[in-house]
Amino acid sequence: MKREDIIESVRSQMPERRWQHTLGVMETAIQLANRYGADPDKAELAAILHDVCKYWPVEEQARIIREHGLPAELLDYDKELWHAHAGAFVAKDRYGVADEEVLDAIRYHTSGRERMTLLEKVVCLADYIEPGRDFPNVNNIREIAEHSLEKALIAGFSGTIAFLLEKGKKIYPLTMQARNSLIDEVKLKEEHA
Ligand code: DGI
Ligand code: FE
Ligand code: FE
Repeated sequence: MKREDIIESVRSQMPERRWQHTLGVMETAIQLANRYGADPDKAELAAILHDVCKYWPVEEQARIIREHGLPAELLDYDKELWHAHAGAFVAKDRYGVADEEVLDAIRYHTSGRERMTLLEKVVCLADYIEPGRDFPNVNNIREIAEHSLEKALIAGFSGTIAFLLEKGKKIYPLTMQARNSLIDEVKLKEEHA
C-alpha cells in the first residue's frame, strides 16, 4: 500500500490525540534516524504503523496473538504490550509491509528486547520522547538522546520499570533484557572509546 493510503487508514483507526502522537513519533524517528545513521524512510514507516492496533478491542488483539502464532506468554502480561506484536502482524498482513527490520521496529517498540537493532532503538526512543509526551523525566531523556541512543533508552526503560513496580504490575522479561543489554552495550562502547 502507498504511504499516503497507509497514513489515512491508520489515522482513521485512532482518536485525534493518538494521531497527533503518531505524527510526533514520525517526526522524532526521522530526526533520530538522521542523527544516528538509521534509514529515515524505514523509521518513518515503522512510526506511522507502530500504534495502528492501539485502539482495537483487546479481544481482537488477543485473537491475533492466539491465531497467528505470536508469543502466547504475552497474554499473561499487561494488555499494553499486545498492540505492538499485533501491530507488526497487521502491518505485514493488511498493509503489505515486507521489510522485516520495519516489522521488528513495530513489534518491539513497547517492550524492547535483547540486542535491539538501530532501527528498533530509534522507533522505541522516538515513542518515549516525541514532542507531545509529558511524563516525569521526559526532558532528561530528550537531553540524553542528543548524544546517546542507548543511554536515553536505558533511562526510558528504567522509568517504565519503576512505574510498573510502583503499580505492582508484572514486568515483561524482554524489557529487563533490553535494559540489561543496553547497559552492556554502553559499557563496551566506553571500554573501546
Ligand atoms: O503505545 P504508547 O502509549 O505510545 O507507548 P508504548 O507502546 O510504549 O506503551 C507503553 C505502556 O506499556 C506503558 O504505559 C507501560 C506499559 N507496559 C506494561 N507492561 C510493560 C509495559 N511497558 C514495557 N516496556 N514493559 C512491560 O512489561
Ligand atoms: Fe505503542
Ligand atoms: Fe506510541
